[in-house]
Amino acid sequence: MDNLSEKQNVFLLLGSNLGERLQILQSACAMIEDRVGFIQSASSVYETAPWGVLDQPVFLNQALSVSTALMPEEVLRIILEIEHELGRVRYERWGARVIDIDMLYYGDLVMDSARLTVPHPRLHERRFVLAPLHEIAPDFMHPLLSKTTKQLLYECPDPGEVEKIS
Ligand code: A4P
Ligand code: MG
Repeated sequence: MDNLSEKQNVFLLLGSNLGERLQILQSACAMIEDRVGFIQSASSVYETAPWGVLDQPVFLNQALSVSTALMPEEVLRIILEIEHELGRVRYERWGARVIDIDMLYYGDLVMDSARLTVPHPRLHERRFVLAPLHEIAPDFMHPLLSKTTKQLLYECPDPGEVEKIS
């Protein structure tokens, strides 16, 4: 396993719109803390209108800031593994899922490989990402767009409803 001597801050977004959504988010958090690193902050859970494929159940979303000694590819491998263990089946792109874990940022890293793109290429277009992220990292600067979460949220045209539930 690749380990960095210095820890990096990775921001993750959890999403679920099938099954026992809250319980699934809690299980994902426990597995992330166990395998990726210490969860420094977790946003509230938000209920959010579906984005992309509109005809599907509402989502729960939550943003996490995790301190990790792992390389980005390793974090990706583990989040895919956790999705798999929690019973994620891919039906369609942007469609309903038991659990989805996206890597929003890995520190200030900018990378675009066949398997991994960070920052997540669509994060700034999505209120369901920006609202929870704003709660834990309002001043974090997007390394490509050079805007804070606060600015991105303010400028985001996405009309999707988001409601804090816990
Ligand atoms: N991948 C590349 N970069 C990343 C990254 N930064 N984080 C690759 C995570 N994965 C990354 O992802 C496909 C592949 O992308 C992964 O295997 C990985 O190698 P996926 O999660 O299987 O595909 P997907 O989720 O169906 O498509 P996509 O485009 O990733 O969708 P999103 O962006 O995950 O959106 N509406 C609400 N309200 N809330 C939601 O959470 N989620 C989605 C899914 C749609 N609508 C939603 C929500
Ligand atoms: Mg995804």
